[in-house]
Amino acid sequence: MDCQEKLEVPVYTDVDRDTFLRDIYPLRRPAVLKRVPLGPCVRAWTVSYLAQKGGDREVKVHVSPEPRMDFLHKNFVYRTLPFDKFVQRAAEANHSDFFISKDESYYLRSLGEDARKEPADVRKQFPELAEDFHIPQFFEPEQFFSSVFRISSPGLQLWTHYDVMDNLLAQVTGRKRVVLYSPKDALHLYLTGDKSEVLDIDTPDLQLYPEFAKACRYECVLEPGDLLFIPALWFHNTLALEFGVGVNVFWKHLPPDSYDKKDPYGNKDPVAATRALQSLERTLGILEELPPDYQDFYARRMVLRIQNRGYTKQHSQNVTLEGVICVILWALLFVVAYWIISLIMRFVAGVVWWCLWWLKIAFAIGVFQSILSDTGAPVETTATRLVFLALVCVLLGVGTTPAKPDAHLKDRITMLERRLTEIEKSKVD
Ligand SMILES: O=C(O)CCC(=O)C(=O)O
Repeated sequence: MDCQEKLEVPVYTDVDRDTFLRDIYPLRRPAVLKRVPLGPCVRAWTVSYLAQKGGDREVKVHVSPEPRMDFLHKNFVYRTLPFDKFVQRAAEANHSDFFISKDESYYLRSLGEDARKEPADVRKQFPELAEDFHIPQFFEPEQFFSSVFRISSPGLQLWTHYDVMDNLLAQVTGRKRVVLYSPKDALHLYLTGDKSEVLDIDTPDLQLYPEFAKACRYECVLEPGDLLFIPALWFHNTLALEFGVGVNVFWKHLPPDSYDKKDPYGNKDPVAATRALQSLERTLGILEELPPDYQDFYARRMVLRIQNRGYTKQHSQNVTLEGVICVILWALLFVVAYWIISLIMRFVAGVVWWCLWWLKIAFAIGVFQSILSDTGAPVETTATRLVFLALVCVLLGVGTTPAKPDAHLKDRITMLERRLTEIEKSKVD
């Protein structure tokens, strides 16, 4: 089934640690958090302030001639610039100093001291700026993994990818559109490792990527000062609507041993997942020993096995508190509607019953009058007519009281109750 609709990411305001941990975090769904105090950075981080306070330490940045970075065809290069120069270039539309073209786009994903070994931490690499940014305390300090600067030129779009850790993306300045896809849509995203091959997510080539139409698109626009909670494994694609500075904080929500120790970026699959993927590769190698039609057949059997054993059962996912409340409300509505409709029906049936009763009386009186007013008729004929009328009246039940339509029903219920009492008595005896 195609997922045509664009789904809004839910927005929460004035969220504190307790609310986050109780109401938002357990849902394992993205959420925009507004008015969480991030510190003076939201007002202070202008281009000149960033340049002056960030200084001239060297940073490695992505430089691309097009604003949509393409990891497949590598339409970008890595270049090194002093931080202050980089910020100035990223904020301007046209450059007098450039690497590829006057209107090239810039993107910084800050790195650790030793980029291959150490995760980024803005407190270590940019201590003067980090003072202005307060990391929301939504996890235990020992769970902290990294804090990363994300600074982009206007229009810069970062490809769809997932990370293996929970993530709070703080959009400190500038507006940013973020599109997200659930991990359950992984089959529709044409993955190469942790990235989706579908780069143009707004007008995708559905001839080339027909499955992409089935992926449900969640979307939000982050304003300066907003936080976005991106649960681990949720795919995300960012588009800077303006020059902007973000800081994202990753933390380990699985037991520490689950993560790859040599992963400074927080995007290497957990150790058990890597082992499982490696053994799948070995299994696929073994399958190749079979003739093609057998390979195909056993590959399908293996898919079935994986689906049955590995997928989370759908029904247990779907039972949410909101769902239960919704079902109860519908059930109450149904009971009330049933009660109102049956009252109306009873009233209508009563009116019809009374009308019929009066009709029968009027009919009998009318016929009786016309028999008596026929003075020319012989006495025997009049007598026969009256007897006939009497018979018809008996058959129509004229003369009995206008019993209510449900009186009969009441009699039956009383009779049933009496029978039940008798049965119970006989059981006791
Ligand atoms: O904000 C961005 O540009 C990218 C953010 C991102 O990829 C992340 O927080 O993991």
